[in-house]
Amino acid sequence: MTQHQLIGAEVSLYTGKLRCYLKYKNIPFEEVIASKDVYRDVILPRTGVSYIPVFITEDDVALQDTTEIIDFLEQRYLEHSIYPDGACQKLIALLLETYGDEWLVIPAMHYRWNLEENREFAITEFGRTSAPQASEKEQQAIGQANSRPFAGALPRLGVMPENIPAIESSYLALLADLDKHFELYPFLLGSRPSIGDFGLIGPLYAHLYRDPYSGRLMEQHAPNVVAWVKRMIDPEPQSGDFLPDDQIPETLLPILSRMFSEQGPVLQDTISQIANWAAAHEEKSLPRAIGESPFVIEGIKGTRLTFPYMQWMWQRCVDAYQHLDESEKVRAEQFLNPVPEAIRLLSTSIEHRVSRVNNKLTLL
Ligand SMILES: N[C@@H](CCC(=O)N[C@@H](CS)C(=O)NCC(=O)O)C(=O)O
Repeated sequence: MTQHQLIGAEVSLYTGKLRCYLKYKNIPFEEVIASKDVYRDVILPRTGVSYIPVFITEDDVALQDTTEIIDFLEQRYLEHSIYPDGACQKLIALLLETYGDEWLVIPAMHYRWNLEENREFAITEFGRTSAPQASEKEQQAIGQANSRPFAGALPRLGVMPENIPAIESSYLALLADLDKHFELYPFLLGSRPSIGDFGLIGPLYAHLYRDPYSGRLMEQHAPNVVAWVKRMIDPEPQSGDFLPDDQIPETLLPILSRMFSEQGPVLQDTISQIANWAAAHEEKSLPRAIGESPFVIEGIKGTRLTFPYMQWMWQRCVDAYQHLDESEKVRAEQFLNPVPEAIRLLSTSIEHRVSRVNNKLTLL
């Protein structure tokens, strides 16, 4: 093989995250559609799981998980790292990656599958992706069948009829906060995208910008977010810098505050559920979900499955926080002072760490 391959789909949240990264870093790649045949012949046998995107390196290493792929490539392509040198900026970027990857899936999936116009668009797209050669009619039937598990995942993610108005109002408030930020800065931490930008672009591109109803909503409410999405999907490769002196824009505070009020309790609960699980099971490998976690969005209670993977993402944040030296810690804590829950959670040690082995989560 001579070229890297990105196996994924235009409709896929995490494929968008990786595609934007590859383009920014100017890493040449060929995009391969994750059709049914590609799942059978490549994705499943090479990764042991059925997630996209999958990245096959030019020397034929098959990788899954955008965070691991990005970290792998960051070791090979050192120019214009997307991890800031500034320790406080790096911490904030990792927090926002965790928010984009693991929490904003809620509005993304709600708008895609509960809004008729988006749903029809997504079904057609699912059909085209799975069977590019089939007739339109066949693609429609395939799209219907293949999208069922995704649409059916809404309650497991915490999207219920009772909290839909809360999810929508929280999302619109988030858009307003992001819009204020992107009016002032091209990316989260200056004129270079960080891992935080790549975390956010996942949900904010494929679902919340590209799906037609959602795209109009974003255009109406947040033109500066639209401009950022366009910078992310069509970047000027390897350009820009992070703000000097490890500065963090104050405009990120309301976004972090929303993250911790909604996702914070679930992070906390995930950590304690994993500890309980470890105490009760000999088996080291973890299932995809291990229980249920309550959460609150805009004052409305919801419940979702507890995904141990979220702790794996969170461990990266805790590690970044624990590696801060004394003066960096003081600065991080000063900045995060209006979000005390962030400091509290970052200082809480994780009883049972998890790791990824052969694309599956395992207790350490
Ligand atoms: N954390 C993984 C998530 C990958 C993922 O969930 N991908 C979705 C498509 S965007 C998928 O394949 N879902 C299949 C499933 O949930 O079973 C990553 O960053 O790559």
